[in-house]
Order: sequence, then structure tokens, then C-alpha cells
Amino acid sequence: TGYKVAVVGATGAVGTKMIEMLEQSTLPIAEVKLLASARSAGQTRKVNGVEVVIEELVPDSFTGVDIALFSAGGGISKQFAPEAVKRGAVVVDNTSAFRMTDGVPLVVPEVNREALKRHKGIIANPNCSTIQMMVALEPIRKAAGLKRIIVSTYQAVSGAGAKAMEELKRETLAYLDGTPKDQLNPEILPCGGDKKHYPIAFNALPQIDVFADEDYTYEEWKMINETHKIMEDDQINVAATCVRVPVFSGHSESVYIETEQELTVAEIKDLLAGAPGVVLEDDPSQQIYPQALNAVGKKETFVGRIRRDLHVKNGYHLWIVSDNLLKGAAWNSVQIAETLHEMQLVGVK
Ligand code: A2P
Ligand code: 11C
Repeated sequence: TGYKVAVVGATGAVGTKMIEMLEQSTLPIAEVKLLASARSAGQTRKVNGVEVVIEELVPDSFTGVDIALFSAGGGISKQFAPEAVKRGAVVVDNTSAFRMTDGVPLVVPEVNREALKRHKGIIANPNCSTIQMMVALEPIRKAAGLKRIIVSTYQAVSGAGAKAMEELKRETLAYLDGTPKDQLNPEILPCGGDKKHYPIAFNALPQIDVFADEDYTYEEWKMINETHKIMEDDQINVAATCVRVPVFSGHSESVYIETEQELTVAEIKDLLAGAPGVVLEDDPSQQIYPQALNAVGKKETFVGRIRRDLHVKNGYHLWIVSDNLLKGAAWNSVQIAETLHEMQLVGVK
């Protein structure tokens, strides 16, 4: 016996990784159900070597399902997550649909697994750029308190989905082939839902998601609001600038923090070396530091370039890198499911 697990958005950039993470999971699984749009229904994907037919997502897809992992966009989650809960499934939602909803735990297992105890059927998976920052900063917050975070991100195109990855590849090949920059015909980035599109190849775009209050983008607001909810402290001053760069996978972040109490750089390194989900990669004498290319395919968050600020007391700089499709999305979701199982907060029907 084991769980019947549904993957909603099984053909997408994240959904594909969810299948891989389920294959590697310690969760007892009886059956994996793959759901996507009518466009993909009838196609097959291998799960643990067995061909599984993709089905069209409808409300009754969730009959008999114990755990449903959603990653097909916020609109789909808003419409179908309640249908899954109605049919007795526990939902782990990778979209922004319910993250800030009261009563919906927003969970990074290394940081706030206890919040899972308060779930009422839906658990939200935070935004990828928030997750890796939380994994790296929580050990420091616990030891010395956090007053301020200023983060600039260098985010990979896979965060914007499979079609954005194709766009980077197409534009890169076209530009190298001599196509001028104004004939690259971008259709998705910086943001599929916004009016204008710009090339990502050989570029850096300081817009992720649409613009919102105070001229911060939604991605930047997510990093602010989600940090407050996960760390259960809205007194932490957070400022974010989110930038898309021509990298296929692996988000990098330059993070400046101010702590309440003073720590030495050696103490920060010790804290991070012993922290769950963190790999310390910090040896300037050997040019060792985290790199997006090396983080791809790994579940951990890599931290390096740790330095004290030269002018501000209790100010420190870090470079934080993780695979946005794994710890940032698919792995964190499956890890939440594993944690629900460990904590006996989900059952087999
Ligand atoms: P499909 O491939 O059938 O369109 P990505 O984040 O890489 O863009 O992937 C989005 C995922 O969401 C895909 O698996 C996509 O399936 C799925 N999806 C999009 N629209 C729907 C829908 N109306 N119903 C179910 N799944 C959807
Ligand atoms: C990106 N962080 O890299 C986004 C993707 O709120 O789940 C995830 C969007 C979200 O584009």
C-alpha cells in the first residue's frame, strides 16, 4: 500500500521534475497520476520505467487521490485545488495562488515544518527565489536575529516555464547566426502576461512577473511578503531587485543582511556548514564559490562569498545558488509531501 499521488501540470518545466523527484522519493507511492491540459491528454510519460498516460485535468481527476502536487499556473490552482480538497486530497501548490492566504501554511521544511500542523487541505510551496534565500538565512536568523535583507537575483529562464527555455535557445542560436537584436521576435520574456517582450539572449532583464505597488514587481513583492510569513516576522526589512539572466536553470542571489547580534564570518560559515539543506562552498584562495551550472540537478542550496560589510556593523554579504526547478519548486513540493507523511498529517484513503 501507498499513496495515490497526482501531478497537475505534468508536462511542464516543474511538473517534469516533480515526476523525477517522486521517483527518487522515500514516500510510499502506490500510483502516480499525470494531469495536464486537453492538448497533452493521451501522451505518455515514463514513471519508474512504466508508461503512464497523461489525462486531461477535470474535477473528478482527484477521486481517490491522497496527495496532489500542482504546478500548472495560479488560475488552475485557484479553480482545481478546492476540487481536490473536496475529494479528500491534500494539495501541495507550487503557484502563488494561496501563498498569502490565512490558514494556508507556506512551508520550507528546513525552516518551518511545524506550520504544516495547521494545514486545512492546501499547503503552499513558496516562490523559488524565496525558498533558497530562506534555507540559507534561517540558521543565521536563529543564531543572531535578522534586521534587514537586501537581495538582487540572477534568475534562470526555467522559472518562467518550458516555453521560456525554448525562447532563450532560439534567440541565442539566431543571434549567433547573425540575426539583429530587433529581429529576435521575443514572445514570452520578461513576462508572458505583460504587453511588451524583450530578448533574453545576451541580455539581463530587471523584470520578473508584472509591476505592482511602489514600482516593485510581483516577484520582488513575493520575496518580501513570503519572507515575513515563513520567518513569522514582518519586522525584517526586505528589499529585492529581481533580474532574469540568460541561464537555463539555477537561480543565483547576491544577498546583504544585517543581523541583530554580531557574528564573525567564521561563525556564519560554521552555522551554514551544519545547516540542513545547505552546502557551504566558500574558499576564495581556491576560487571556490557556488555556480548555477554546478547546482543544476542538486537538491541543496549552495552558499559562498561570505564577507563582512566593510562599513556597517553586523552587515554581511552572501552568494546563494540553487536549482530553481528542484529546491525552488519540485523538490520542495515533494519534500513537503514526505514531511506530511513523517508527521502523520496525511493518510492513505
Ligand atoms: P500542457 O502541456 O498540456 O499545456 P510550464 O510551467 O512549463 O509552462 O508548464 C505549464 C503546465 O501547466 C503544463 O503541464 C501545462 O499542460 C499545464 N496546463 C496549462 N494549462 C492547463 C489547463 N487548462 N489544464 C491543465 N493543465 C494545464
Ligand atoms: C521565476 N520565480 O523565476 C519565478 C517562477 O510565483 O511560483 C515562480 C513563480 C511563482 O520566474
